Amino acid sequence: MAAVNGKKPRVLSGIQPSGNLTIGNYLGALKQWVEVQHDYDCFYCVVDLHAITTAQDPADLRQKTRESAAMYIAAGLDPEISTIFVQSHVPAHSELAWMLTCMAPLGWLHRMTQFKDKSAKQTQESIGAGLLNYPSLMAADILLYHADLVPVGDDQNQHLEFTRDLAQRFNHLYGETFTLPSVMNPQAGARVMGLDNPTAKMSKSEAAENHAVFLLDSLPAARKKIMRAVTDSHREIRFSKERERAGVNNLLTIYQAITNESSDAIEADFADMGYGNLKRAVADCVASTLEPLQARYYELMTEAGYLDSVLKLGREKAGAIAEATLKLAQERMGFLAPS
Ligand code: ATP
Ligand code: LTN
Repeated sequence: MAAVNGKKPRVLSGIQPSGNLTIGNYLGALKQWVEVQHDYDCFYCVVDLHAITTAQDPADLRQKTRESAAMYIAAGLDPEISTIFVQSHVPAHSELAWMLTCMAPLGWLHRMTQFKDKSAKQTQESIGAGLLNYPSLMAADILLYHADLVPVGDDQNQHLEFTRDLAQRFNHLYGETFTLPSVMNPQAGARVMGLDNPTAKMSKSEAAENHAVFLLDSLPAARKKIMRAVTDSHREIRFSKERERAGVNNLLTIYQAITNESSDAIEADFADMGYGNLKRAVADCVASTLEPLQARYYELMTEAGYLDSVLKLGREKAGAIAEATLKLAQERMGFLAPS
């Protein structure tokens, strides 16, 4: 997407501080965020209001929110270029989310795969209404900034469709107000699968020991998890959509997302090798991604004042834009302006 009238198109995305970030979050989201930051006007938030759609311990949530922001910077976001902020610091997110919740058809919300998956893990009595309304809050995040592009893993594509549909509905009912955003998925790594179960998406809130490589795993621990990854009883190393070959496909995908090599070149490189060689190669490239990231992360966490100043500036920049959009939407919906 090219700049229009010298203005860069806008990007917005977020990650929930609901646990420790994984290589799935990195390859599906963060890595793209870093790559596009010079070409777009980027806003990246730590979506704490989304995290509370499942139960969170208060002290933990506060800590994870700081850690996530530090991880954004450690992964390569430059706070002088990208606006980094905490979702709950900008109240307009909650306010627009309520307005959109009132317009979101229940049928659309019930069709969301993420809601179906997450609600299936809980009893009807313990599921908060926020889990169902989650996509309206995500729509508010995006629409407040008139974002043109939203870089996410492909599990979020359905929420993006929902956002577009809801924006269209609002524009139709109340007049042209919101920009319709497009989704941006990485070419490789849009869906990293669990190492212990390559038919399920790798997720930061999955408890199983060998499921995910976390960005802060020690390098030996990360290696060990990759060496133990579930594969199959074939010997051939090639990309495949077959369910039985999902484990090898996942390792190749991780390798490709990090090295940016073509599928043909990768298959040729591994043509005469065994699964052990493939795992070692994946472990090497994951370790060389994690090492510098961890060094920057631990350095940042010792500079408490710096992180606070980044989040304060982010809140001011994001807040000004979000407030203006909220005001416009309130006017369009018919709220009496305070005198
Ligand atoms: P949770 O387990 O708490 O639901 P999650 O690990 O699925 O969290 P989110 O915070 O929901 O992570 O996602 C943040 C971003 O990371 C989104 O853009 C999402 O698409 C991306 N992402 C998450 N997991 C993966 C994955 N396994 N592969 C690729 N992208 C992913
Ligand atoms: N729903 C997303 C997180 C998220 C998000 C956003 C992503 C919340 N608000 C706005 C992009 C844009 C998820 O990954 N679960």
